[in-house]
Amino acid sequence: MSAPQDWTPSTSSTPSPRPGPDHVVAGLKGTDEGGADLVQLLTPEGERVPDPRFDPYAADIDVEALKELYRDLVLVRRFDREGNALQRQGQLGIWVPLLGQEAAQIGAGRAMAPQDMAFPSYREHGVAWARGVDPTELLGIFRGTDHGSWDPKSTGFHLYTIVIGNQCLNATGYAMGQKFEGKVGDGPDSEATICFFGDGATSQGDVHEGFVWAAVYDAPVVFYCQNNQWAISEPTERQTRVPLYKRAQGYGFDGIRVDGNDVLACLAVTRWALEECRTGNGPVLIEAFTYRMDAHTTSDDPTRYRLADELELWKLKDPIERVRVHLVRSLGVEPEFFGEVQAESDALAARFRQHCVDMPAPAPDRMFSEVYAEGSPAVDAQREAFLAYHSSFEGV
Ligand SMILES: Cc1ncc(C[n+]2csc(CCOP(=O)(O)OP(=O)(O)O)c2C)c(N)n1
Ligand SMILES: [Mg+2]
Repeated sequence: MSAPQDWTPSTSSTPSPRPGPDHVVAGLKGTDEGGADLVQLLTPEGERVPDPRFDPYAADIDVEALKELYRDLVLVRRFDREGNALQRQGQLGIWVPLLGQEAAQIGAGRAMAPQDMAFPSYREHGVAWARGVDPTELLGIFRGTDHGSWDPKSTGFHLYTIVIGNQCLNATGYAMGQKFEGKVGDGPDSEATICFFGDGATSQGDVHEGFVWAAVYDAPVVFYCQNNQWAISEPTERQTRVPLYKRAQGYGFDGIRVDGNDVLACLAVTRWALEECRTGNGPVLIEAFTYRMDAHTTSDDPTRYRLADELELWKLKDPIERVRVHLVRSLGVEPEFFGEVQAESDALAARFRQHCVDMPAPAPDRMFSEVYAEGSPAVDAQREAFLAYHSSFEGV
């Protein structure tokens, strides 16, 4: 693939020529993977490639640390597959698969310091894992029994947001709070926020507003866009003329594109970006260039809008396989280790499944119970009406 021709609007007083069809096509191509700007530390073939700028941020990743990252990737993929199966068997109303995005999420999640705060969308099961949220805690949302049962404060992992892009406002506001409270600086306890959203979300006003506010308040927030190429059936090239990371320039902060299937690169780049934010050089936009290998959700059928070839190409860039190959070929890790991780993943899947099928149905008034801390007459009236309606089915 040839490198995309760049077209940058002129900033001088001389008007730049309007973009012609060639520029538009170049912009669309600019949403392709090509280009020297993609940060990659581990190739799809499992070769470690040097990167003077980002190597220091992965310098501590020795064999043992890489084995831990591999374990994360495998376990996260395993319970994600189990979630899909549980939906197919009628145990969950819906499941949102992360297949293919494990490295983008584990790299970012493991880059965070304990005091940092993450604002996810609805697909960030890997980040949840990295923040110590037990996977069974995700099940209630997809079984329809609760809206998320983990504690956002102690985990540093906010509840899921279904409204596309909305969490960018929450994350920016939270980061502004970190700034106002003097938590940005050189100290070991300085804090940053990271906000997860998709390529499609970048077309939402909330994301734009978040970028503007974060920029003018120097808010310590990393905007982490997982460009998985699709917003349900809408491909990225129909959302933007320029590569998404280049949009940061227009808001006045750094934008960087990383190989989202390379866990080392995602870890290093996110560590760098969080450090920038903690020390007052934020915000930063990261575009993790990856691929949604499964359907948008279990309610979607991607064969209706994309070709199987595309998936086959991305399978060659699998985020887990490249780490396995590197561990075996370059670091001499024995098969025993992979067997142990496999056994651990089977046990996790069994525990996940058992927890799901054992979940009690919530009491009918459950959905009214945590709307307001101190109750509300309107909600009370709704609860009474619903309970009366519900009891009318008794004995039917
Ligand atoms: C405000 C809003 N509009 C539309 C939707 C419906 N919707 C759900 S997911 C989605 C696509 C999001 O794509 P992207 O941001 O790329 O994230 P991905 O699902 O690929 O991770 C849309 C349009 C929504 N949830 N919220
Ligand atoms: Mg997407």
